[in-house]
Amino acid sequence: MCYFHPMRFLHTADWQIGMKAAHAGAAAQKVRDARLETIRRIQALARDERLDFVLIAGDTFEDHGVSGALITQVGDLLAGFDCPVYLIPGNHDPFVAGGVWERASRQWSRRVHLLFERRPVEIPGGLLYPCPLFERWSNEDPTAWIPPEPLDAIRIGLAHGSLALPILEGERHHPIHPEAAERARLDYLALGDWHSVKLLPIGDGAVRTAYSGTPEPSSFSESESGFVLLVEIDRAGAPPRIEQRRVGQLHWLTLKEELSARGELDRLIARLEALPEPERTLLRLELSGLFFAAESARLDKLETLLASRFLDAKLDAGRLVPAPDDDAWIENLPAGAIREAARRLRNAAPRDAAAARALLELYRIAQGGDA
Ligand SMILES: [Mn+2]
Repeated sequence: MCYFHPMRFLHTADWQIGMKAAHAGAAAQKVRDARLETIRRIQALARDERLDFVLIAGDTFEDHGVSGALITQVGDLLAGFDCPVYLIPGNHDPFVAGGVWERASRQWSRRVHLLFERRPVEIPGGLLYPCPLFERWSNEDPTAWIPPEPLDAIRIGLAHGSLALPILEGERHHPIHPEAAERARLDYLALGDWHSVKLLPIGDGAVRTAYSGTPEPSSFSESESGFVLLVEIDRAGAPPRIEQRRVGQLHWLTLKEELSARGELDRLIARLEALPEPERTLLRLELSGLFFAAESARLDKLETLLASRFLDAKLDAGRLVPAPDDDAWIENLPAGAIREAARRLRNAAPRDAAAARALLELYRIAQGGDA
């Protein structure tokens, strides 16, 4: 018996397993663990949604230096998917002699389809045109080989590289023509490399080219990471329906706050206390504006909050300047060199960040804090 059902699949990329995450400081191990846990979430999603297959558009691994244990772990996770998984090497993990894919293909289950050749592959409901990469950098469009054949079957492209648009995100390598999907008459071109989701509509409004982004956020600079795309296509030529699903666990949050009045520090603390999932949040907090000496204890409270509640938090208060009308404490310093130094720092502080920081330190020491 044969009855119609649309093609449904999951598009993901840039798992970057083996990423050191040194920029996450003390949270680096948790950042690395989260990337593996996210694979389990993708596996569960594929099962719950009864998807026909899963596409991984390159950079499964961070580099060729990943440990054998990690390669085995990822292979086991992929073998546990209950639909076929199709995967191409990207620019971080290109298919090269002696590289990570030689090691993986020796031990991984045959159920994981490692696509190392640029030739069409039959997939459930259609044809897949894989565009594996063979080197880290190239000026060649990896999709150029795909023949523009007539649309009698649903045709899906799978590639990794930078879409050659005038406005670029990040560095350009393996440039992909912005109209590659239309030129090759693909129903959908699944791309990897950019870490944020990007859907690229064409003239008729249909989206046939998309970046899924990385499923687990990996830095403060990503605007829309932590997702996979679920794609549904009724028949050859029909516009794909694309759904963006969050699977990521960690939040990388940068807050820039300018303080200008008393009480604002308290309101900021209240806002931070109300943030959802602080234990999954890496926070970078940059304070600027006016610091009121009388609120010194508030700053201590903020530092305690950051250190105790968040997965990782960094406070940059270097641009806070002591409020000019709040310097009674200076006149209470012992007469002599110290008071004189404090007066000079206060006068210089509005224009000189180093003087402002020195004045804050002096204030804390004068209050008996350990700065
Ligand atoms: Mn890449």
